[in-house]
Amino acid sequence: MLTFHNPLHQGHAPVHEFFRGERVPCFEKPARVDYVQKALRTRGHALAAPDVDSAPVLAQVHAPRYLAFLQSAWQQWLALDAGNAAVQPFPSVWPVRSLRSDVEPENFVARLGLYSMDNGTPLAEGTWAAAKAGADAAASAAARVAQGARAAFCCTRPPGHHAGADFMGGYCFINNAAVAAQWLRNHGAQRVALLDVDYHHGNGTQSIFYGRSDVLFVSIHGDPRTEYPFYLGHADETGEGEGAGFNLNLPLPAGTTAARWFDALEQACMRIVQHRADALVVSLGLDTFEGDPISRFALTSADFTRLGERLAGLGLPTVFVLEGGYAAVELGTNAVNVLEGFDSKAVAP
Ligand code: OKP
Ligand code: ZN
Repeated sequence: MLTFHNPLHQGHAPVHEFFRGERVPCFEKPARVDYVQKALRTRGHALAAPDVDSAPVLAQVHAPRYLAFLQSAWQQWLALDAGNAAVQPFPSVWPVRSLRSDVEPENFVARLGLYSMDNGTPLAEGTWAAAKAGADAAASAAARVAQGARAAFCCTRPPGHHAGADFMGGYCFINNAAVAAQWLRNHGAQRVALLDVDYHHGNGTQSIFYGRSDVLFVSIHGDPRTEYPFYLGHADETGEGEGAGFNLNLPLPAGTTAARWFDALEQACMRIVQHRADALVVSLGLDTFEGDPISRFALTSADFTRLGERLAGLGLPTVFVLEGGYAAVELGTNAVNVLEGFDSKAVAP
C-alpha cells in the first residue's frame, strides 16, 4: 500500500506521562512508528515523504489561536526559564464549567490548560514540527486518493483523533484524520465517511464534524462510562443542526471480544453505505489488540487482516491514518495486516 511517513516524528519524544498520580514512561513513543515502518519495508511496501503542505486545511479544522499557541509553545516554555529545556510542561488548571475560555490568559501554564483536555499530553521540543509533518503526511495520503489512488496510508505519530478544533489531549495535537477528510472535501468528494476504530473514542474528530452533514463520523470504542476520554462517545450523540443524524457512536464494554466487535463493524459499515460516501477515512488505532497495555478489547493479529478485508468491501477510495496502539512490538504486524487485508480484497473503485 502507498504509504506516507512522518520524517520528523522522532522529534516528539516526551519522556514521561502521569498514571494514577505517578510519572511513568510515555506509552506513545517513537519506537511505535519505527516498528510500523520496519514491518512495511519487510513486507515490501514503499514509504514516501509527505509532498503537500497541510497549512490551508489545518486552518479549516483548527482554530487560529490554538495553532498559534502550539507552534510557539516550546519557545514560550523556554522563555519562562532557560532550565525548562529539560522539563516537560504540564497543565495544572483548566477552564471547566462557569470559567471563561474566550479570554486567552498571558500566563503560559494557564494557556496550556486552556488548550488541553488532560494532563496526559506532554509537549516536547519537536512536538509542533512532528505534528505539522504528520498533518502533511495525512494531506499527502488524501491528495493521492483524491487523484485516483485506491488507498493510501499515513504512518504517523503523535496520533490525532482526540485533538479538537482548539485543544490537544490524549497524546494528540493536530487531528490528522480530520485534515485528510477535509482535504478530500476540498478536492472533489461531496460526502466523506470517517470511521474511527481506535479503542478510545475520537472525541476531537466527532466535535470537529458534529454540526456537519458532509462528513459522517462513525466510531467503535470502549464505553466512555469506564474508558478514556470519559466525557464523550455515548450512543445518544447523533449530531446537531445540519449534522443531526451524521454521528454514530458504537460504544462497547471493556473486555469485548472479536465476535461482538465485528458485529459493531457491520453496523458501522451499513451506516457508511447509507451515507453514499465518495471517500472513506479510517482512524486506524490498533489498541483494540488483546495485548495492548492500556486498552481492554481482545482482537488478535489475524482479526486485523479481517478488518482490512471488510473495509475493502466498502469499495471506497480510502485513506488510513495511524492513531493509537501501544503494544509497540506487535504494532507493525497489526497495522500492516489491516493494510494487506485491504489490498487483498480491493478492486478499483
Ligand atoms: C490515545 B489514543 C494511561 C493514560 C491514558 C489517555 C489515553 C490516550 C489514548 N496511563 N491516557 O486514542 O490511542
Ligand atoms: Zn486509542
